[in-house]
Amino acid sequence: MKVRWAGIGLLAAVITASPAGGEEPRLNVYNWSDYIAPDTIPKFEAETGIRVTYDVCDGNEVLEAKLMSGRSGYDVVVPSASPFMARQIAAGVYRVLDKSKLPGWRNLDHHILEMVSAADPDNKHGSPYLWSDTGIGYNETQVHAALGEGAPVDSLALIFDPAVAEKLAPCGISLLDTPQEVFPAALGYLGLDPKSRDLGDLDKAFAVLEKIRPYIRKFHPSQYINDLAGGDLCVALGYSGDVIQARNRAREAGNKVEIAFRVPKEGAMMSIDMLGIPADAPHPENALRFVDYLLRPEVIADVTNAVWYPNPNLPATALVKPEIRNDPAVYPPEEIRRRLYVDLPAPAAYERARTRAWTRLKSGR
Ligand code: SPD
Repeated sequence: MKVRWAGIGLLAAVITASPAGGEEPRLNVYNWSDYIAPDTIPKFEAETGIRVTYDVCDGNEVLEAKLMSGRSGYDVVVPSASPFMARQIAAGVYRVLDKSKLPGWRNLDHHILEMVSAADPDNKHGSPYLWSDTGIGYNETQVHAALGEGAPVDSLALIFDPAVAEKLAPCGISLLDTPQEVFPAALGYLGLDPKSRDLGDLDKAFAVLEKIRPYIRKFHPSQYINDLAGGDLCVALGYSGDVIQARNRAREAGNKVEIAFRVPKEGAMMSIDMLGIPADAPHPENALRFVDYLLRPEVIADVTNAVWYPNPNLPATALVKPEIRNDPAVYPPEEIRRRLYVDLPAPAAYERARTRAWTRLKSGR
């Protein structure tokens, strides 16, 4: 999907602003859907005179395929730090960020920078943008109607226990469309290390998934936002901010659908999404201007205020609306953070086995 933003102030800005580095005033951005404020791009265009082509995708795998084949045409992309950006860096996909052009870098939380340095040593290639955890989104009324008041809403049993999944199937369960999220969650449900690279553990996770496969209505990276909000789905394994957006959409619609998000007691994957500039970006100077723009506290706070994903910009925190800053589903408190784990790059043989298992699972063969 392509979205072309044409801010009202753009024409005036084109006349008054000079493009950086003699580049044509263009910028091609590839981001996840529902992952920016409605006015972020128009305001950037109005201020800089740079015209932005903004495409959206919903998966690290899709982005990776574009990047690895070269000549993606993008100037700024948004991979998750680990394992995706880590292996893309190893493949030489990104430019080193010129920090002298990123004065806003000083705003970044050192704790987050340290975390992503495991994927991007010395923080050379990526600027952390927003982060999330992967948990359970559910429709309170429907789940309690199907399972009673004792429903295990804070447990991955809500999805991976076949007896539970069977009862929820009529109101609808959806899974993220990626083995990189679903297998670790199934391993966690089994009490195994979600980062296990043991092929025997992979088989055990597959056995769990195979049993619940008949009860899964959809594998999709983002459709669950509207489906949950509309009452068309009762449980989703999804990203924190997306589930909260579903909750908000339902409230705005006034349709009496109440959506909640839980970080499962068995643990949840934490992902930090990064801004990276591909090595063959056609407009790398404009890309740096955009990255620095997103490092401004007021700009990234507006993004968080729109999409309900936490950002790693320390001075921005005070500018985030209190109801978001204080929402434990958005900024999890310490006792919940202790349950979060970060995925790591896997050996190629394990990746191949997991991809094969995933294909088998989805096709039901
Ligand atoms: N709608 C935006 C979703 C972005 C979620 N981040 C991706 C994390 C992948 N592990």
